Amino acid sequence: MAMRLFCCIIALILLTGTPSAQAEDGYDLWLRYPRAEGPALSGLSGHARSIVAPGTSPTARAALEELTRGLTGMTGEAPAVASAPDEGAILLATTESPALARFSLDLKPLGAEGYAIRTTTIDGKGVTVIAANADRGLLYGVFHYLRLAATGAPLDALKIRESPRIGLRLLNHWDNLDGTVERGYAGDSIWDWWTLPEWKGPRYTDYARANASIGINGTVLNNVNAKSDSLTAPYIAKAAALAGVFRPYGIKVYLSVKWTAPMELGELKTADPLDPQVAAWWKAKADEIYAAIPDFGGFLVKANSEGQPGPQDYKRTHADGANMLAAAVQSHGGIVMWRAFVYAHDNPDDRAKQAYADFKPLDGQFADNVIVQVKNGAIDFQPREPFHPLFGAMPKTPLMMEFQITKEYLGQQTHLTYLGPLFEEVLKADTMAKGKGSTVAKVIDGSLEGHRLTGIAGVANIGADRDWSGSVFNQADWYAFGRMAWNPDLTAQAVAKEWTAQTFSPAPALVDPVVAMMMGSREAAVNYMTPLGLAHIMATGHHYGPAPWVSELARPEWNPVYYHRADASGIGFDRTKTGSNAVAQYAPALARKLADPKTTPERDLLWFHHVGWDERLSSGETLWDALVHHYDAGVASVSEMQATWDALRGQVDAERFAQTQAFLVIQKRDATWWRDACLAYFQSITKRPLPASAAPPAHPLDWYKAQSLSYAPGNPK
Ligand code: BDP
Repeated sequence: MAMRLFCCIIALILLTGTPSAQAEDGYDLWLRYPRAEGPALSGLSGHARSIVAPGTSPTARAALEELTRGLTGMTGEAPAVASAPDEGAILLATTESPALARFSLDLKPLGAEGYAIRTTTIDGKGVTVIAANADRGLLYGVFHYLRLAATGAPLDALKIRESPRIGLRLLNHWDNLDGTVERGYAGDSIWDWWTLPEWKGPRYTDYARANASIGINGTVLNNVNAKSDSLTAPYIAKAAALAGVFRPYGIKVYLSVKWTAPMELGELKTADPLDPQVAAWWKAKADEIYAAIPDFGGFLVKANSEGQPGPQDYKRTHADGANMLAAAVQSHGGIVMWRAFVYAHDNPDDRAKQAYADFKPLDGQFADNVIVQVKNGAIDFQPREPFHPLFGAMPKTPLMMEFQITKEYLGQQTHLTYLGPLFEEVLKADTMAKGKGSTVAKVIDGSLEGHRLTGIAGVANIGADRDWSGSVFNQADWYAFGRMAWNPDLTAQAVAKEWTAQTFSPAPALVDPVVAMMMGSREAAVNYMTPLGLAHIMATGHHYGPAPWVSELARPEWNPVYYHRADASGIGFDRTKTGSNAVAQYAPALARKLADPKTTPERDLLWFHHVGWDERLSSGETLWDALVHHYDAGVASVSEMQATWDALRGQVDAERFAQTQAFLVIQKRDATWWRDACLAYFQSITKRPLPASAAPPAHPLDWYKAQSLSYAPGNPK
């Protein structure tokens, strides 16, 4: 009875309350549940008339609440909540429910997060069963059902079995305690540390709903450049408050830790991982955290990287450090995610080689509850990088993928550069570690080497902006990350379709052009920023806009000239035997391919080779001409995106239409700026004329060099 009343109230709020007044400012993300039309509406009226949901846990209630919310929005009517299934009922049941006994669903292999959805009959009545081993699975099953309904999929013959391929599907927030977000382009942090733990605003629940809807099951609350304060009692209480909000949605909290916390907070003289006092300090700290957050996930660590302290300061290895922390959380079931993003200021070797050099020798030395978190490429979240050579090189160590959802190097909040194709390209890349087909996806889902601890992390693009991600299209990157973390075999295109249908409308006249625009957008950015394997030629600090000429910064690898190596003879970083020999870090069969420019994929050519300006590429053009054409193609793609979007006027609500249109104007301006600045600079080196078809840059090189941006967002102070 109480439950029925509760659902009626929810439905009433949904039908009459404020959300519709603000429906299209992006706040509702892909969970808008607008009124369905045509066959989608009749499907719902036939198959989703009532709900039977015997579960009483907070997660079961969240599942029922979401289903009620979704169906109410899409049908315009609150579904009845019944105690026994009638014709057109949806039954939510776990294996504990006697109602499931009559079906042979074989749920066991689906694990704690999996679910099955089936249309079937009970006593002659047509029903839909959403079944799972645990309430978390039910919640995921509900979101799947709502996704089907919202994308207009038929609901009359469902036979679905799902379980996640990767265990830890985490967001990494680079959120600081002062409310700023490192590399955040969507406003301040959504964590209001100041008013926590007392005030737990409704946005925290919506955050959890959005994440649960795409299968994300953990969140690291604070920046990898961590402050020790996060581990003090007041901040543990704040984290515990957030954990309480997220728990019903299957989301655990984790914290980034600063290596020297025992010295800063515990007044110890050292942070040496082999010092028993240090180990004892961490053990006591872990116990304190688990007393407040019994299902705390564990620690994320950035150590000996970009000036952060770490075990190497005490002549210990990353494994020594990770294992000491792992011992502190082990009895509580916690884990340690140890980042492999390391490069040292005093190491003259190719930056792209340094993580491998540090970590490969440690393979097999990490404790069972340690997972090493590796960025997708060996430098740093570039528009395109070959996959990180550590994938496939540490068979005895579980490796976790780190993607960057926030687009530090891909146009930040204004450029429409859908990251699905980047994720897909990396996940499908073949490491060849155990012969053909040893994809990165198989490394991180544990299947290649039989690891049970598996994970994938995405650096969040979420902030306090009303639309969460700084632009409506940036929401697609959050969505794609979650969906592809659940199933790394999903294609970027399929995910873009789902997202577009839910975010705008399932009408093919809208979905087809929008998806086509999204699918080409990442390649467009590669073309107008860093084509043919170029990398890291962005402006210093904020990384927005071009600055390939920068050469005077203190550390060599801070300078774009370090990465592109353009000179009178050619351009590109020789990573073969005659250069840094980074290719040797890949499996031999792949290394052989990459050692020869002829067998290196052209998209990665200048990443691995220094190529003469007049060398011919597969198109028959010289390298210089091809480079110019790539830059031109990038700018042209943005013009096409503008035309596609303009043609959708009237099919998208005014607010989101106008913002996207304005952002595409910015993107076009920036793409042109990138193209002109890079060509002006590279031409000053190659001294070759532009091909006849190419327009000269709008300004002389010095004009581009003189541009500087103050107050760019997301830039750490
Ligand atoms: C780089 C960012 C920097 C991060 C660092 C990291 O520029 O702000 O702290 O990565 O991942 O991409 O630790």
